[in-house]
Amino acid sequence: MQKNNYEKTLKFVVLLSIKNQNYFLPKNMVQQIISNSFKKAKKLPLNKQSKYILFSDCHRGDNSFADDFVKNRNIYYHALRNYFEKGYTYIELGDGVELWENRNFNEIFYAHKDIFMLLREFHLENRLHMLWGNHDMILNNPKTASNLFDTYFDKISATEKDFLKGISFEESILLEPEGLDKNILLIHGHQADFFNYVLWKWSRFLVRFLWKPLQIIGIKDPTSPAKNFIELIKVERRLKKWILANNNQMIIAGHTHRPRFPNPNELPYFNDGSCIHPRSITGIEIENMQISLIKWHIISHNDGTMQIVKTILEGPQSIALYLK
Ligand SMILES: [Mn+2]
Repeated sequence: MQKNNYEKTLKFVVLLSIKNQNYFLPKNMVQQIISNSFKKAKKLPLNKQSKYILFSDCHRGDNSFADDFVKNRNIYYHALRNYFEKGYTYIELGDGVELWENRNFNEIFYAHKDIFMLLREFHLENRLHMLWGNHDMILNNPKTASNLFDTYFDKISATEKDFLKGISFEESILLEPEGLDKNILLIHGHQADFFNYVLWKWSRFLVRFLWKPLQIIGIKDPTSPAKNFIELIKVERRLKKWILANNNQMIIAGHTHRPRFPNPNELPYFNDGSCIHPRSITGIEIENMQISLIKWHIISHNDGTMQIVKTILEGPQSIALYLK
C-alpha cells in the first residue's frame, strides 16, 4: 500500500512538472514581469570607450558529477583573465552559481576558487556587475547575498577574508548609450519563464529531489528551457512578444543557453548562450559601440599542444542599428 502511494505521488509530481505552463499562466503576467524588470533596472553608461563582456549560465557547481561547468573551467578562466587584462567590465547575466543542485556555496567556492578570486579582482576595480537568475534566485535577497559573498573562510589562516564585499545582485541592468534615445535591457531571461520565476521554489525542489538523481541515468529535466527545445522556443517567443509591444526595446538575455544574434532588420533579441556548452563557452562583447557574439574553445595542433582561442561567431555590428 505504501509503495503504491509513493509511486502515485511520484507520477503526480512528474506530470505536474511537465504540464504545459500556459494552462495556469495568468494572461499577460509574464509580459508584466518583464516590464517590471525593465522599470527597476540598474543603469550603466555606454559610450565609445566602454568595453563590456557578457557571460551567463556558468552554473558553477561543486566539482561533482552534476557540475556542468567543470569541463569548461580552464577555457572560462583564460577568457575572463584575457578580458581583465584588456580593461573590460564583466557583466554576468545570472545563473552564475548552481544553488539548486548545491545548498552549500562554500563547496562551490573551493571547487572554483581561482575563478572566484578573478571575479574579486574585477570587483575591486568596480568592473563587476551581477544579475541573479533562477538557479541563484536566493541572491535577490541582499542579506543572503551578503552572507554568501561578503567574505570567504581561508583554510590556511583559519580566518574570514574579504571576497565580494558590497556587491549587489540585480534583476536587470539598462545600458544607456550616449547620444541615443533608446537603450539596452539586460536580464537573465527567466522573467519570460513563469515556472522558473514565480514557481522557482517548486522547480528547485524538483531539481534537488528528482531531476538531479535522474540525471545519473540520463533523464533530463523537461521544464528547463536549457534542456528542452519546446520550452526554449516558448521563452524566446514571449521575450520577442514583449520587445514588439515595447517599441522594439533591445534585450540581451541568457537562460535558454541558445546564442542569438539578430540582423539589424529583425527583432533585437540577443542571447549570450552559456558557459556549459559541450566544448566551448559563448558570450557577447560590446566595444567601440559595436556588438559581437564570440566563443572560446580549444584547438589542437599537429605537435600535440592545445590552445584556447576565441572565434567571432557574429558581428561586430553597430549597436545604433538596433536602437532606431
Ligand atoms: Mn536560468
